[in-house]
Amino acid sequence: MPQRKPVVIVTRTLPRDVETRMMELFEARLNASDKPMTADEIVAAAEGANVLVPTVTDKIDAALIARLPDSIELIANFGVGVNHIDLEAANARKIVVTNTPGVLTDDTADMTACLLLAAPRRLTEGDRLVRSGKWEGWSPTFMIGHRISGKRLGIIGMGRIGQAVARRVKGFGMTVHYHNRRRLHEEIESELEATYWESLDQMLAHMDFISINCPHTKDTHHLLNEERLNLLKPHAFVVNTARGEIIDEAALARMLAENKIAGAGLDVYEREPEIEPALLELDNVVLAPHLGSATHEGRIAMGEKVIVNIRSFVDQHNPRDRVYEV
Ligand code: 8YV
Repeated sequence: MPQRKPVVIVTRTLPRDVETRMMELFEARLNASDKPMTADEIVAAAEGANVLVPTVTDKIDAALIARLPDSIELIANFGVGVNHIDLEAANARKIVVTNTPGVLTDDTADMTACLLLAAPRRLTEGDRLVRSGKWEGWSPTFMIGHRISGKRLGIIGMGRIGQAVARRVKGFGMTVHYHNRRRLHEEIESELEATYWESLDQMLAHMDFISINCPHTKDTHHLLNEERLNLLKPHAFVVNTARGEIIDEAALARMLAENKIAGAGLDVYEREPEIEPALLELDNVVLAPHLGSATHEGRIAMGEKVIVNIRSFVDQHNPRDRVYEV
């Protein structure tokens, strides 16, 4: 890393306070248009730069990493999920990768809670009806949904966000079940009153609600494929605030259309911003535009984490949020 201010390429427009601080500390090359950059544009901008700050909308794959100049020593991702970055390719070129864990846990868990409520209580369907001017008033049998209290929630992925979801839904009166690569420490499990299922398939077959809170990796790609979705009870709801690629979106749409699953709440999609067209036709799915961490507080905290990661790397410390593998 050079003695002068490091040159930092930021691929999207970040909150103003974050950009201001970056301009003070670094030779920051910002993207005022906020238009996602193509691979060619990233490679061209990276010429003579030291750090790349991408987001989930950038595909930092092996081909792009191979084209980065040797001056790039750090990819400081703005976001916790790093499935859009080829870690192996970065590692092979000795490029360090960091992310922003912790600061978006509560916001993402809140969004999960929003969807866990909105889908069974038909909130967005009701909103559409009111706006259409076709609402004819209250009736005892009108737009009946499902209660969440007393129901079983199965959380797939019990890391920071999964645990924050568990704490919230205890307040809603749900019982918490989970499947995770590793079983939680006994103390945390009992604090969360969470039941561990070693077998994902068995958990799926016994739940009323499923929340996906694991990272997208080779192992979790289409984890909820058609076969597994078929294990769900017909009254079950699925919520996903993690990554779209974890569910087979086309299979999910088919099963929702055939009422083989009661409903879904989605914040993430397989090919964002494209959405499986069949999903758009359905009333039993709530569709949010990847808003998990979209709070003023969250996005500023993410920016601050990026800055701290860059600073510690430049100061030749091992950045705290260094990602080795997912
Ligand atoms: C971020 C997210 O907004 O951090 C993540 O992994 O999914 C989002 O909440 C996005 O990734 C920013 O790059």
